[in-house]
Amino acid sequence: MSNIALITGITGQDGSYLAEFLLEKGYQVHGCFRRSSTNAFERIEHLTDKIELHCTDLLDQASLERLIAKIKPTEVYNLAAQSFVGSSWDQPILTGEVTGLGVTRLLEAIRMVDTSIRFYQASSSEMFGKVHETPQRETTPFHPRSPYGVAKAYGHWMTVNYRESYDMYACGGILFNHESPRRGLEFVTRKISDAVARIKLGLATEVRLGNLDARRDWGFAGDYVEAMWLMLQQDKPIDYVIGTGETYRVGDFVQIAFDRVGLNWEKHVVIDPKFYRPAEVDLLLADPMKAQEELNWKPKMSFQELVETMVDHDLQRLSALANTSLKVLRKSA
Ligand code: NAP
Ligand code: F7E
Repeated sequence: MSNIALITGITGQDGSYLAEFLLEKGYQVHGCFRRSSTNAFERIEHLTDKIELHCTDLLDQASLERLIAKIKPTEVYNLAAQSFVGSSWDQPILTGEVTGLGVTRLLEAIRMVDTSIRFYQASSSEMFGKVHETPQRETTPFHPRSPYGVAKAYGHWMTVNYRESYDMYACGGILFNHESPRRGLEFVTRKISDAVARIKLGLATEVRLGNLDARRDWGFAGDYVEAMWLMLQQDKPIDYVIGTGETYRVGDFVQIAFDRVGLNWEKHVVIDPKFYRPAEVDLLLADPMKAQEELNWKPKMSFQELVETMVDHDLQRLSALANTSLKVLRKSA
């Protein structure tokens, strides 16, 4: 029997890398998109003839149940979420509905159709929040610091609960921050790489940022989707922490990004209180030993490589855009 995967959030950063990864493995890949999608299909444009897309929403229970009954997936990856921590204070109820209750809707849909379907939940290091120990591991207690973190903790525990209540193969990957050239522009890493490229090309002079002292364990998204898949290929469903085991300041990311294009960051970065959060997560650092030992998973891309890859990508993308606009302007002159 061929493997059939359903990916919610396929239009997002991780969804696009996971779809590529599963296609390579020979899976039949289905993905969910929202009719009101913000990014449309720009991250999966190159895959649309290889995957099947279905219009559904984590807010709509019936649409999920119908879809699962129709395509009969062997694995479901729940990557859909209101995933931006900053917005979760502006929209705490929507965040709870999508990022929290959305998990239960999907688990219920699976339970109604076929409890042998394997389920991956995109849990998050944001659940550790005001950390109780460093580094953070699978046994570290949760203390979320945002409506997003609280919603993820709820979704994580519902996943554990369905595993324990109904004997379902359901597990949560507690993933630390992972980035790429496909990262949304609102997240700090991509905001920086995009701004650095704009400044280098003379399209902007400054970038406004918040807390440069926050520390994160940043990896490359392309490496992390392999860990999601590995978690669903084991004998037993187990939750794992996935990260690099290294932590850096937002300021370190800034420094490497500006260095890459030969500019002095201090001349271009403006600290703006608007980007400070009501409650901050000061320090995240993963202990990924369990995943390394039991899944044989290791991140491949270093922090320096990640920053440079993102800056190079934005430089190339914006140069191409600027050249196209210049050509159009010259033609119409
Ligand atoms: P992302 O790029 O923001 O993608 C989020 C996806 O969720 C998008 O496809 C979005 O669709 C979809 N979505 C939003 N609301 C929805 C709804 N009501 N119904 C159905 N789909 C909806 O996020 P990502 O970085 O790929 O992250 C993937 C998952 O991992 C998320 O659950 C995130 O919270 C979690 N996570 C991420 C990280 C990280 O560092 N990246 C770390 C830990 C956990 P549209 O295109 O329509 O907006
Ligand atoms: O912020 C600081 C900010 O928005 C990182 C999501 O994928 O990872 C992500 O959540 C840090 C924070 O990501 C700006 O205060 C400073 O300390 O890039 P971020 P996040 O909040 O860590 C986790 C694991 C997830 O699960 C989430 O889905 O950077 N910061 N200045 C800023 N952040 C932003 N966005 N913008 C700034 O100007």
